[in-house]
This record gives sequence, structure tokens and C-alpha cells, in this order.
Amino acid sequence: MQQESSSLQRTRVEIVEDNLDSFLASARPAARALAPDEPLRAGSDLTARMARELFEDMVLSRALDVTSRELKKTDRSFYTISSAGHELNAVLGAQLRLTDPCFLHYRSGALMMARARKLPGSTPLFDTMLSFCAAKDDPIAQGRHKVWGSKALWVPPQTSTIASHLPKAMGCAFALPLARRLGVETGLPADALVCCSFGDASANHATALAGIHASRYAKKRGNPMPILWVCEDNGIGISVPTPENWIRESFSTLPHLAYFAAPGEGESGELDEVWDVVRAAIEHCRRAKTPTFLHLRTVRLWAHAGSDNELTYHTREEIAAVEATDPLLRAARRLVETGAADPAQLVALVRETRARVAAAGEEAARRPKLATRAEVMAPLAPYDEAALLAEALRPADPAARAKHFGTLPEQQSSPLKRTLAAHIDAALHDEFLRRPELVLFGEDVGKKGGVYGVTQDLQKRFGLARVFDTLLDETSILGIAQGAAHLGVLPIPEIQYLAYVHNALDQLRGEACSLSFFSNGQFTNPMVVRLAGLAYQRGFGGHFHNDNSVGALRDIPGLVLAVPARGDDAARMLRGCVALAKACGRVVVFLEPIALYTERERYEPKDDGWLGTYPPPDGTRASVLLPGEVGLYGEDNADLLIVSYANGLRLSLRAARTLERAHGLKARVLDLRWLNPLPLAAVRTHARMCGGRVLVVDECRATGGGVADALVADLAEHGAAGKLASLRAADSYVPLGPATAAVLVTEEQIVSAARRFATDPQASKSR
Ligand SMILES: Cc1ncc(C[n+]2csc(CCOP(=O)(O)OP(=O)(O)O)c2C)c(N)n1
Ligand SMILES: [Mg+2]
Repeated sequence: MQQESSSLQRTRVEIVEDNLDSFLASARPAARALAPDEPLRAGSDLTARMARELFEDMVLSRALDVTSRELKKTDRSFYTISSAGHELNAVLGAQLRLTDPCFLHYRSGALMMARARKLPGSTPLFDTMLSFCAAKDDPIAQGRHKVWGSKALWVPPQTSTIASHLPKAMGCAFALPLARRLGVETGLPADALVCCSFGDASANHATALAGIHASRYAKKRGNPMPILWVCEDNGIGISVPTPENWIRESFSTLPHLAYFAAPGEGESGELDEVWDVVRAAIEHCRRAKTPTFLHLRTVRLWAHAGSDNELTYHTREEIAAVEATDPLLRAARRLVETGAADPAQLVALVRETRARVAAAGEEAARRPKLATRAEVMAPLAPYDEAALLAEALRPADPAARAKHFGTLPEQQSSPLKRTLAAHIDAALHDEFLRRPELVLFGEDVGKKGGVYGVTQDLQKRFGLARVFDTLLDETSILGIAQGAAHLGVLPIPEIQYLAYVHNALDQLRGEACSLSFFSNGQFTNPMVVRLAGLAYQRGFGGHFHNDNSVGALRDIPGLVLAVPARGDDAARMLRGCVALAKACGRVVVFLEPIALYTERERYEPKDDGWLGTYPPPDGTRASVLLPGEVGLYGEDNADLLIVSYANGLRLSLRAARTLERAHGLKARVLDLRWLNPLPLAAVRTHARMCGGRVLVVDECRATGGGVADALVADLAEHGAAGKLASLRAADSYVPLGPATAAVLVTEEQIVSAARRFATDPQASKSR
């Protein structure tokens, strides 16, 4: 089957190449050659010179596809999804500016070739070959993935997840005017637009629809939204045909979305006609700053990828019929018949280009690949401690603080002792004061200040541009965050509940956190995602407001997960998180335990032991907490170490007091604070000090949803001397009402588990 497939592909590649060659060999020059600046047709903007350049870019893209497939036969290239049949997108590459950011479909080879032409000295041919060959010298991804991307060309790399780039492209368009308003230097002119291309099957994807919809919504709300959506419609997604006219019917009559079709109705689809429609679409989008949908008709040659045997879903006749409409063939015919080029000129161009690309392919295939784990992972989780500390410890301006707060939060007698929620609010005010590039947005964050009113006055104090409500769509919220971050805005997107981040998780997992990896650190989308979550809310509940699983966040490579339990910690950790995003470009999730937002009591009713005094951003090291820095309660050399976080920390502290008072057992309690990466070194150190006797109290799910697995395994593997045990929540959704307690970890369980240490001979042996 594989054999048949590859021989089929070779044959089809040859047939398509032969079609072009035979046409050019037999074509006759036009009666009159066009002057270089003459248009191909009266009224068209496409001149002979530009048409020849376009054709060259199209041929170059095609030759890259052919060479990659050739090299694949000897396992020297690793990617055979081609741009073949889509080369008309070169027209976009030629007409967009280098200052129009582009988020591109994977069949954008010709667009990239045409775009690179605008940047003297760029080497798109060789760069692409390096990428096909997964060579370390690949300038965008070092071979980590075959992507279209270039820092110099303002093309952030996209992942293979179809449609997942539309929300961030929308976010980038949204943030263009925002950045200007905030005074963030983007290097882009006031009339820049964002181009985002995708396939026709991808246009059905929820994520694509989210991005397009959000752009229309923004327009309806009066926001400028200069985004050019380009659907490269080849009529098929792998093997499933898109119904006739589906794209036009779906997108041509939507409010707040201008629609352009290339070729338009009644047009024959000639290069110059496509050129003129594309020009009109770009001009409209740029001038009106409005979402604009360009429906670009293409065909797909040579199946979905080299490994796809098209004969399983198309007949040979159907395949040949599509090949007859090859855009290269049509463009060549148009150039010749209009006199824009001479057939002999084009024959030479095709021959020379193929040879050039083949030679580049041989050279690229010889280049070294990433080899070690360290090399592969180098751009995954950048951490520059010096830069981070410089950013985190930059003292706030006292005058600005005095003006903003009146009485400073650390001095206000009411409330001098603050809740977790009030600390987060004050810390956000401080960060907003000293970072003009900071914005916060999400559902209900404006007047309401988030569902729990944590940031109730933020919008009032910092204005609608910096604190704003979004539409109700988590995918779009995270899309705005990524797009804005691409432009240098520092976003704090807010997701209402932990359970609802799962709704849009791929925007963090597949997209935001992978950007630095797939661009070798050249593109980053720093952000601090505020998330309210975890269980133990009294009187309010059900699973979706008490979600207690962090597994889906913990396994995202490069993601930092911060979980404060107390107010003063939260303020200091938030500073560390914002600095980490700013200085190192990291994606951070700041998970706020809802049940502790307004908690006052540590041990007894009205003891106010869970309140704290606000630590001001005074530039001291103590004003900031960084990943790896844990919290400690009680003396070293205790009978056991209890390791916990968030609600579990408070339960553990209460249990520790009972253990000491009622049972004469001393427990030291360690607050992890950071759940990804886990502060394993600190845990090991403090475990040792307590004779290796460790009880992990994990309020999240037992299997994979929490941290106990990882902590116990790490201690065991590092030769913990004493007994290890853990308490974990059940692998269950959290029910409504009092039944909640049945699945969560309780204080009583902690006391009993700790007491077992005292009676366990194995534990006492090692004391
Ligand atoms: C979210 C997601 N689901 C499935 C896939 C597998 N897949 C890759 S390409 C593709 C078809 C895309 O078709 P279309 O959008 O029309 O683009 P084309 O390849 O035709 O240019 C599919 C299903 C994927 N990459 N991402
Ligand atoms: Mg398609």
C-alpha cells in the first residue's frame, strides 16, 4: 500500500511537471511583448514585471515541494504536505506589507516566497529546505517542526493544529490599536493589518469560527479590527469534499464581515483577476479596519501529503481533471498570451529554479540536526534569573503610588489585615501602576471586577482600554492574550473558573506554550492567566465551580503554575509571575483558590489568622516570590513534614496544631506555592530535615490530576529515608452540597494519617 502510494505520488508529480513543461515547449510568444510596467489587461493593477515575479515565486514554491518529496524517498526530508495547487497565495505575499503580521496556513509556500522578495538579503528557498530537512540551521524552528515562520518577515510560526491560529490572529488585530493607545512600540504603522489564512475544511472548526466571530463582535462593539481572513478553498479536507459553495454561503453574508471572492463571479480565475480582487480586499481591510474575508479558490495537487494515497477517494480521472487546472499552468498561459513573458524565458526560469532548489535540498539535507535533549528543549522554558530579578525588584514609584492609592494599601487601617482577594486586588493595582503595557480582560471583569469582585475597582481606576470585558468565549480570551502579547502588550487574561479553561485549553497547551519552542525563542507570547478554582467553597458548588484537577495544566511543557494560599504570598507571587512573563516571555497560570478569597480564620472563628498585611513593592527581595520558593511553617527536625498547597495548606496547618496539642506530634508544613514546575529540590531538603517522613496533602485528584504522584515518586527515587504517604482527593467530579466532603481531603484525615507515622514501626525506625 505504502509502495503503491509513493509510486503514485511520483507519477502524479511527474505528470504535473510534464504538463507545465509541454505547455511551455509548445507555446508561442504573443504578437506583442508587454513593457515591464504595462498591465496584463486594461484596468488591472498587475504589471508584466510583477506577474513574472509572481510566477517565479510560484515556481519556486512548487520546486520546494517536489524536492522535499524527492528527499523524503531517502528519509532526508521529513515533510510532504505541499503548497502545490495553492500557489495563487503568492498574490497575497506580493501585496501585503512586511509590517502586516501574517498567521499562515501550511500551504503558504508561494506566499512566503513572494513576501521574502520584499526583504533584500532573505533566503527563503534555503530556509525552507532546512525546515523540510529538520536541520538545526533552520532559522525559525531549528528543525523542531516544519513551519512557515520568520521573525524578519513578521510571520510567527503556526502549529499543525488546524484553525488554532485564528483566535490569536484576531487578538493581534485587536491589539494593534490597543498597543498604540498604551504607548507600546510595535514597529508597525497605524494602518497595519493582520492576515490569517486557513483551509476550507478548517473553516468549520469551532476554533476558526470563534476567531472569525470574535472579530465581527469586536467590530459590532466599535473596535477597529483590521484582519484579513483568507480561506484557501481547495474544496477538500484530506479526503472529505467541502460541499459546493459552502464557504461562500457560510461567510459571504455575515454582518460585520466584508466578503471578497477571488476569482469573483463571472471571472475566469486568471492571475490578474485574482490580483485585483486581492488588492481590493486588502485595501478595504486596511482602510475600514474591518474584518474582511477573502475567499481564495485553489486546488490541491498530489493528495493531502506524500503519505496519502489519493486513489482511495478519487479516481484517476478526477485527479487528472484537477491537475489540468494547475495554477502554474494557468499563470504560465496567461503570461504568455498577454505578452508579459516569452515562453523561452519561462522555460529557462523553470529549469533554473528546479536546479537551484534541488541543489539547495542536497545541501540542506547534509546539515546537522538537533541531537541532545538539552538542545531540543533549550527554548522551551526560558529562565534568565538576572533579568527576572531586575524586572521583579524594580521598585515602584512612591509618588505614583501615593497619588493612586491616597493611603497606601500597606498603611490603610481599614483594612490593614487583608484577605487573599484584597491582596490580589492591591497587587494588581501596583502592577498596573508601574507597567503601562499591562492589560486585564475576560468575562465580567469590567464593572463587576470578575465573578468574585476581586478587581472591582480596577477598570474604574485604569480605564476601559486597560481593563475590559470580552465576549463570552474562553478561546477568544486566550486568543486576544496571545495576539496582544505578540505585539508587546502584557496581558492578564482572566478565566472565570478552572473548569472552563478546559474549554479552551489548546490555546495554552498547543499554542501559547509552544510558541517559544517552535520559534527558537524568537517569538513569545508572555501572559499571566488568572484562573479562579479549586474546591472547598462552602454553600456554593458543584463540580464546575469547585474543579480540583490541575493535571491538564501541569503537563503542558513550559507552563508555570502558581497557586497561592494566603494574601501576602499571592501579592508577592503575582509580582514574580508578571516579572517572569515580562523578562522571560513565559506563560504563567495564576490559580486562585476561590474558597480562600475571603477566608479570615486560621484556627478559630474570628482569629483573623488567614488575613495578612500587604507587602509593598519596595524593591526588596522579600517583596517577590519566584518559582521554586516554598513556604514553611513550624520548626525543622519535626516528626514529619506535611507538604501541601492552597486549601490543603490551611487544612494542614490546622491539623498540625491538633497533632501537637492533642497528640504531642510535631509537624512541619511546607507550602509548595508552585505546582509546575514543582519545587522538588526544596521538598527533598525539608523532607531530609524531618527524617524523610513526608505526608503529601493533595486536594486535587488522586490519579494524575494532582501533584502527589510526582512528589512521592521523586522522594522515593531520591532515597527518602523514612515513610512516605499521601492523602488525595478522589478521582471524582465534585458533587453539590455536603456530599462534597466525601470526595475531598479533610482535616481529620490529615490528623489520622499523621498519627499513623507515630505508630508505624517503619517510620519510627528511621527517626
Ligand atoms: C484540530 C485538528 N484536527 C485534525 C487535524 C488533522 N488534519 C490536518 S489537515 C486536515 C484537513 C484540513 O483541510 P483544509 O482546512 O481544507 O486544508 P487543506 O489541507 O485542504 O489545505 C486535517 C483534518 C488537525 N491538524 N488539527
Ligand atoms: Mg481544503
